Amino acid sequence: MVEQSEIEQFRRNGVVKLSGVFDPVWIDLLTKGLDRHLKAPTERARIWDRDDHDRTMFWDSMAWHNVVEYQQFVFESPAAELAGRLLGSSAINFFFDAVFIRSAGSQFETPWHQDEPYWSVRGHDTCTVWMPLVPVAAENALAFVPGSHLSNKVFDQYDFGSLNPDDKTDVDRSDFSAIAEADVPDISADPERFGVVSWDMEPGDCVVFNSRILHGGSGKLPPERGLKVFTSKWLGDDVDIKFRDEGMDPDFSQIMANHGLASGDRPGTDLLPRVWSAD
Ligand SMILES: O=C(O)CCC(=O)C(=O)O
Repeated sequence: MVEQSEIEQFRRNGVVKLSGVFDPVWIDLLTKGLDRHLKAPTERARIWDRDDHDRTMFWDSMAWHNVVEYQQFVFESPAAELAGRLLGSSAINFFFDAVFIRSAGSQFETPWHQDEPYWSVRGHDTCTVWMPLVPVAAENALAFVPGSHLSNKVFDQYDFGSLNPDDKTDVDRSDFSAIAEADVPDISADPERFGVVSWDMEPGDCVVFNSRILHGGSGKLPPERGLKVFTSKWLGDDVDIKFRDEGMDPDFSQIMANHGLASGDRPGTDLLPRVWSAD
């Protein structure tokens, strides 16, 4: 399923591109699921960017409870095993899905950021499977600073709650600087200095990245190109629940507490189901 060299690359760099690992059947299923999802987004959904030409960037998360196609992907696709093999974990729990949908020509660039320090879980054994459902060129795809997942530094998080042109209420907004140890450097100004990587990708390809890696920069689409991305987030051996006083993004603490999960618990219940184990 994954070569030893790809596992080593993932551990060293914090990111690896895997080509053709998802059959067209999974891409068709997720595309169908996305159509269903966009007709009935969750209460977390919102537009992150809307420009003068009404080009948009739409985001939503944890929609899988209402989208049967996403459920099938979570439980039956190769994603959980990919995560398990790359993380070297004995078992894998599903965390959540998130979609990033740019209309044709959207110039919105995802701000550089890390994920795990702002999640309602803590651990190094976490990853995202980032899958474009349409072709994307390297200059428009999500980009990464290789090795940054190993620095142990928490960078000052961009406040994604400020991405809210429609002024939707109740979006996650937090003062993350309370825990930040460093400002995010201006990576886009000098990508070569940071060794930034990204790849041309076709539907069926994915990048898997450790959730502590610095990533961002995707977007700036040519006028005729949109971008539909489905991501799934996975939790391995060293992860436990952590409700952070400084806030979380996305903030699932309430829904997790409703399922009986508390800080220090291992992921579990039907909210964060165990999907794969090495045995
Ligand atoms: O696709 C994007 O533009 C952003 C993806 C991302 O930041 C993530 O999956 O954590």
